[in-house]
Parts: sequence; C-alpha cells; structure tokens
Amino acid sequence: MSDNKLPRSVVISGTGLWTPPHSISNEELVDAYNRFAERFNAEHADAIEAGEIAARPLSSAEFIEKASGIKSRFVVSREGILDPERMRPYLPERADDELCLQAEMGLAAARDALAAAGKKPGDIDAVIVGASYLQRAYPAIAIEIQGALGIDGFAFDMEVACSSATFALQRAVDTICSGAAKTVLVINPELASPQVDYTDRDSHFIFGDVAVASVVESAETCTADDAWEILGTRAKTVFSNNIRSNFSYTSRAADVDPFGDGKLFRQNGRKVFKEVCPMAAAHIEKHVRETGGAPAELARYWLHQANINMNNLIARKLMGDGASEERAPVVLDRYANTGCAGSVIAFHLYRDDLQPGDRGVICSFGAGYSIGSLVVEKARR
Ligand code: CO8
Repeated sequence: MSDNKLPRSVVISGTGLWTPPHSISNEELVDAYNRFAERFNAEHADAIEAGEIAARPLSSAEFIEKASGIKSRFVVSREGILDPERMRPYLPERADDELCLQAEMGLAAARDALAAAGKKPGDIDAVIVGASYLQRAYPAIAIEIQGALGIDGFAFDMEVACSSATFALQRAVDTICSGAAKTVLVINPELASPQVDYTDRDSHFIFGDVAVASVVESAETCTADDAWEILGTRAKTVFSNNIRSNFSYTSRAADVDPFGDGKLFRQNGRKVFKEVCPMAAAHIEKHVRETGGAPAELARYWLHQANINMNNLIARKLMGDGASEERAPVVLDRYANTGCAGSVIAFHLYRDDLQPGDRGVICSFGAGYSIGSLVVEKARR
C-alpha cells in the first residue's frame, strides 16, 4: 500500500509488551566498559606507545545521555555484559525441543496482545515475526510461535532492521486487504544485546532487548473497545552503508572471523542523524497529508526510538511550537534503542488518554535506510 486509501477497514485491536526483567543504567555500563578499556590499555601499553594499536578511549554516562537521551536499557541477561572479562550477554544454548529465546520473548508479548484484542489463537489466521536479527534461519521463529500457540494458518519471519515492525504491520494490512486472512498476529521480538559490541565505546550504550506484538484484523471481526483504524500505510527504502551488520553464515566460506571487525552492529551515527531526520520528516508529512490530515493537527507521534535529539528535531519540523513530549512520547530513556520495537512500545504505552477520532502516526526509521509509517485513528465504537 502506498498512496491509496485502504480497500477495506482494518484495525489494530490490541498490542502487547514484554519487558526483560533486568535493567542496566548508563553508569553501570560505563563502569564495566571503562574497567575493560583500562585493563586493555595497560595490557597493550607497549603496542599503544609504539603506535601499533589505538588505546581504548573511555566512555561517559553524561555523554551518552546528552548525545542520545538514553539513561538505561532492559536486557535478557546482565552479568556477562557487565563482566569486563566477557563483555557480552550469557545466553545458554537451548535444546531443539525447548522454545528458543526469541520465540519465548515473542510469545509473552503475543499473549498480551491477544488478551488486549479479546482474541484466542483459533481466531488468528497468520503470524508474522519482524525483527532486526533472527536467532536462526529456519524453521521460522514465527512458525515456532504459531506452533506454541496452536494457531492454524501460516507464519513467516521478515527482517528490515528498524522498520521490521512497521513493515510487518503493513504486510498484515495487505494480507487482510487481499482477503488471504482476517486476523494477523504481528510479533517483534528484538533480541538486540547479542549483536552489540560492548567493547566499542561509540556504540556500547545504544541497544536494549524487548518484545512487542499487535493484533491486526478486519474491522468486521473486531470486538475490542480500544481499536485503531489504519487509515493508510507508507514504506520507503533507500540504500545506505551508514548502518551495517556483516554478520553472516557466509563468513565460514570466506575464511573470515564471523565476529571480527564490522561483523556486529556499526554505524556512522552523525551521517545517519543528518540524512534520516529530513527523510523521516518529509515521509511523515506526505503520508499524513495523503490521509487527509495536517501534521500539526495530529494528536500523537509514536516515533522510532533511537535518539531523543532526532525525535525532537522531527517533532519540531512537523508540529512547530506545538511539539511536546506529550505528543511525541519518549521510551528510549529507559528502553534505549530497541530496533524495530520502539515506535510500537510508544504506541502501546501512550494512547489511553486519546479520544475516538483522534489521529496519530506510528513511524520507524533506520538501517537500510528504511522508513515505515501507519496513520491511525481511534475508532468510534
Ligand atoms: N562516551 C564519551 N564520548 C564518546 C562516546 C562515549 N560513549 N561515544 C562517542 N564519544 C565521542 C566521540 O569519539 C566524539 O569525540 P570527538 O569529537 O573527539 O571525535 C564525540 O563524542 C562525538 O561523537 P559523535 O559525533 O559520534 O556523537 P553524536 O553526537 O553524533 O552521538 C550517536 C552519537 C548517539 C550515536 C548519534 O550520532 C545518533 O544517535 N545518531 C543516530 C543514529 C541512529 O539513529 N541510528 C540508528 C541505529 S539503529 C538501526 O537502524 C537498526 C539497527 C538494527 C539493530 C537493532 C537490533 C535490535
């Protein structure tokens, strides 16, 4: 779907959120990183002195909060991340007959969304899992969750980095509009911590783990009080190398270290900031106008949660002096960047005060580049 009005009325009838039990503050994270860096620098003092390798710079909690707005992040496992000798989470391997971690996270959010929508597994025709990373190639995580819930129908995984959730919601809308399904369960389990290089000062603070889920259905079957009609969807991608992860099964055949340089998340954050802000603001403005609204009139902006300064810039461009944290709520202060899940967390947590007829936009922007948006209106029921 891009420019046209949806051929049938489709709603988001419930959302769910699973938050990991552990949180790490900037101070805790910086303390672990700085102990790692100091030890590294001491151990390599001669090579650093000789100019053979670079010293590890120290991190700062004040910098992180000022540059990104992040104060803490939730993670599935804390200890390994905070151990200067490990610097990665500890996630023990599970047997094939156990639910995998990503499916377990997604299942918890899915159950929450089903309850909110008043739906049972038997009401669901399709399951879509969208995430920035998938724990394995096959069988699909979506099919594992489908099996665990006992859903009859079909399921698949998809990946568009930070836009995996909005693009998955759009695929749900398309599936319903085509008549292939009446009700679709969209799940976004973002298991971000294993892809973070906690030994990299410039990116060790960015991500957190979380799972969200949404029930998307035809308005005809919806029984939920808190339903949101999807007025339109819009997707845009433009190739960029400024956010990249080269982690791949092909490393084995290329005879390179699968966890070596550039294999985990890396970005040119400044360039991303500069290039994505105007793209996202223009995208949202165009989309809102297509659905017959004006950006300044929208009650709420559930924006991607990567950087508070980016969101403030985009919000000011769209709402002018009317921009406020109430209208563009922030979750990245406590959740950090949760990949594709951020805008859905914001939608889940910050909509109860809105009235029937109020409109808002759910919008993601990030790696690819990719931008995805859904303009929604609280249904009059
Ligand atoms: N502590 C202290 N100083 C630091 C630190 C630190 N931790 N990090 C960097 N610095 C220093 C730098 O070295 C630099 O020093 P100098 O001026 O001497 O060179 C100075 O601080 C400024 O550095 P930057 O220019 O890099 O700082 P910025 O102000 O640009 O802030 C940010 C860095 C916060 C990264 C910022 O650029 C940003 O957030 N940009 C937007 C990026 C963005 O939105 N990216 C999206 C990424 S996520 C995504 O798309 C999906 C990926 C999928 C994975 C998801 C898994 C769930």
